[in-house]
Amino acid sequence: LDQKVTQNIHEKNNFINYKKMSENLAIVRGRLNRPLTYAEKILYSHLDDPHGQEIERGSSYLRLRPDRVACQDATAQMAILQFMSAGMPSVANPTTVHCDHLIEAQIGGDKDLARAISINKEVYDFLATACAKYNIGFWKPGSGIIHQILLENYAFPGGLLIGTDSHTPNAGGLGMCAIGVGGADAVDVMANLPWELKAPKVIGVKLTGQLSGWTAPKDIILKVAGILTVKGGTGAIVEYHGPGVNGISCTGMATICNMGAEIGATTSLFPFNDRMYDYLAVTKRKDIGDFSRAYAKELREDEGAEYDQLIEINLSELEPHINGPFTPDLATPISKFSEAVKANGWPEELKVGLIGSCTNSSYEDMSRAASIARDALDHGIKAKSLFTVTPGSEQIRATIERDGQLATLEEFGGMVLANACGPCIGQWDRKDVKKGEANSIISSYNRNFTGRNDANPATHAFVTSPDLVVAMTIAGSLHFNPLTDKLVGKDGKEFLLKAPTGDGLPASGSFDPGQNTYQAPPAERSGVSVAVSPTSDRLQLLEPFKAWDGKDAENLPILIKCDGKTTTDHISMAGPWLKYRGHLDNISNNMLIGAINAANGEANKVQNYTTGEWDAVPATARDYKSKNIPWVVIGDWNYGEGSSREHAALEPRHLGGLAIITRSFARIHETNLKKQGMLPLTFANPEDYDKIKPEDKVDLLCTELEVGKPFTMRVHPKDGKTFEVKLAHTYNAPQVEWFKNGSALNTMAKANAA
Ligand code: MIC
Ligand code: SF4
Repeated sequence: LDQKVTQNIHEKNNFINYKKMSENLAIVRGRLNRPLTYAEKILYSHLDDPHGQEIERGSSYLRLRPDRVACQDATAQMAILQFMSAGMPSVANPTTVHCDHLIEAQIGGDKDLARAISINKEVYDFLATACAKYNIGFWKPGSGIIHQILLENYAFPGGLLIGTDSHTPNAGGLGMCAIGVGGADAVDVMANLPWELKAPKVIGVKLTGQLSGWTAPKDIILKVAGILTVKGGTGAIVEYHGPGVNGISCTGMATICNMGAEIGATTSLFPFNDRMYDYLAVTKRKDIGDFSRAYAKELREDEGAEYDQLIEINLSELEPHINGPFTPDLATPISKFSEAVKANGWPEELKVGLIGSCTNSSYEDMSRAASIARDALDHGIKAKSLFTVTPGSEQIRATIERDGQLATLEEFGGMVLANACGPCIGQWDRKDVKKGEANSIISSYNRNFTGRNDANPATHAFVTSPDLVVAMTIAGSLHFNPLTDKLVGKDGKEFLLKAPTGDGLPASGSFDPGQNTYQAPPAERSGVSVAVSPTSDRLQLLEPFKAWDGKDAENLPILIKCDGKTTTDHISMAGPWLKYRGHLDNISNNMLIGAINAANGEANKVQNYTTGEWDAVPATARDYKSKNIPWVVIGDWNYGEGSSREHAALEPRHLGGLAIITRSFARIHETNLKKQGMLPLTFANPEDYDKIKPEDKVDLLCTELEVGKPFTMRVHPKDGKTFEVKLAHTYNAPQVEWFKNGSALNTMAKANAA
């Protein structure tokens, strides 16, 4: 373990430290004296203080030292703006930035990319220069989606990565513990502070049997999502193990880990195995594969390791699944899907099929998709629905161009989009249906919240494997089941599609890197200057938030009582709003505009109690702010589900909110709120949600905020007697300081000044 193996081929001085990791682990083993899960091994081997750290799964806060940080362009802007206010000359830990979210799909790859580069010039210039100045590796637009680039270049078994994107867990496909966080968490690690995480519980998923036919790795996570639901993974790492693991490709494992974000899991992980070795070898990292083999005993669970919950899936019996619409956990096996379409009245015609995204754009995915397309073409037919292909990276695009899959998908009718997020994040200039028109689309993506892809709330979006997307696109109907239903070829004869086949990795043994899209930080960086124009509508330097006034807050209005699902897409929409991710005041104009008001069942219409007028949510909040009236939001279960975007926490803070009070929170969002000085509180008794009326006023006894103690809220109903409800919270002692100082950043500044 004494060898010097670099973490990747881009950075000459960053090494994999298995020696230190094994030493830390030995210390923790001596203390715990029990078999460990793989997730625990990675976390404990990255402890800041392996001797002293309190370790209780589900309760202690672990202080960790991640190996790397990664940011994508839509979240990096805020992260870097915050890092700049910390006043350091360069990042203290290896960091990369990836340009992928800001590219809109309109007419196809090259032209869309060129347009994006010109529209977003100011932001790309800001990111490129900031990366050069602060010693951050910069992946230019066109390079691909962050998670694909991380898997191809940076992920390694046993490592710990944090990334400002909720699908960072994708790197679990290479055995890395990769966790999605908000920008302020990333700033901690960039600034060399330990990073804090509530010690996760560990859910084991034991895989037996073997995938075959139409069943793909994606179906494993679609099934798990159906079992655990969108909040079932909260506070837990999902750890796959068992004999079924070895039959899944490395990129297939990444797909499974990626979509673990949809069940709220902290991350998902696979143990190091030969499939990972193969992938490392073909992506020019055989040395890492060999090094991992030397450390392999610690790159998996110990015998007898205990899980907080155990799920077993027999892959030989697993059916292909389709999940949705509107939520990723509504799982239906293909054999029951046609019935479900009828029973629920989902639009039967399939308008668009979309493959690719960070979830499913590997070489294997594209090869299998192309094999189905080829089968159809051989029978003289093509896609009946519109069909788009998003390669996950420039390397994938160039390789499938070289090896022929791309040509097949185009011949089949596919429009090849830029190597970027595109329609997955609403960067889609969709023209085939009008807004408000009910219709169905199916993708190989991970998320399908209302309005996410095309901003049309009437679009029914389903997620599934790329295989099923292609098959259903041929039929153009949601009723089609490729396992049993025949198609009619050009010759008038019926035929059954062949089950997909395709190489997991290029047969030639190497990828085509395509165009070089990486900018390494220069050796001499002191001369680089980073410009933010004061008149820009896209970038704005941050002002520190005000510290807490030390008092209880009285008579606060409820800006909105949200009814039902309130994801980060409802709180801070993406699509066109991505434009303002570097400008807090401008992006605040989208605050909560997608959330449903319990008072009237409508989105973006709340009553301003000072005027009696019904107005948009952000406008009402601005009016309260101008009158110095802090306000609260009441929310339902799993509030803040989905994205890591910290704008969903910064916006309410910026517009004068004090607390978000819900039945429960999604992990990343809860931390983001704390970091920005907002109070995330939960009803100690979830039924109390029903007792609160949108027009009530509340007092928050902030002076009661103390670790492990509930907090009192006095409710003043419009007509009726005042009553109290108890609120719970998860603050620890250092986090209480964030609230008192106004934010985590203020706390850091205070410590630096001292
Ligand atoms: C997403 O899939 O929702 C995003 C866009 O990648 C987000 C990040 C963002 O909002 O910038 C995520 O998953 O964290
Ligand atoms: Fe991009 Fe979609 Fe992946 Fe998020 S889920 S990183 S938007 S491709």
